[in-house]
Amino acid sequence: MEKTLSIVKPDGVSKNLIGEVIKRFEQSGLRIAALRLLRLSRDEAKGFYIVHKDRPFYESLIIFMSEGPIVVMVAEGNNAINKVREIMGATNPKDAAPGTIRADFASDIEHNIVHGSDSKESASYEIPFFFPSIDIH
Ligand code: FUP
Repeated sequence: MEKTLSIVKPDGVSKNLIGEVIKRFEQSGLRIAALRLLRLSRDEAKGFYIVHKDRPFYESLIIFMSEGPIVVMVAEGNNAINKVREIMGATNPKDAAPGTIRADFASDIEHNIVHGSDSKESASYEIPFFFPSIDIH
């Protein structure tokens, strides 16, 4: 069983899409193994997105990700990392396949509703960032 870290971002929470995101994950056969609602500090957002620290959008992304509450969760199942990425759609909603979360709800490349780990390596950084192992069932 593979695990992946997903986030309903501040725009997803403010648009009342927490349930919609979780519903799509559950209907695909994934199981929610851990779940929290929290607000990132600016420093926590910087730490989470440290891989993007040299990208031109980093500062704007940090402001956005710390502007309101988010829901962080661990989704578990066969091929969970790729499955969540398929359900989310491409980073830019203009390129996202019809029926994906980002095609249906995202307003632009930054405000794109949802995050999902992009590899086993990123999942192994992102899951313990929010969940010490004792919180995962
Ligand atoms: P994704 O894995 O689809 O979330 O996309 P990335 O890891 O490439 O980017 C992480 C986040 O940075 C995106 F969700 C939104 C933001 N971003 C921008 O704001 N502008 C860009 O050009 C690329 C990414």
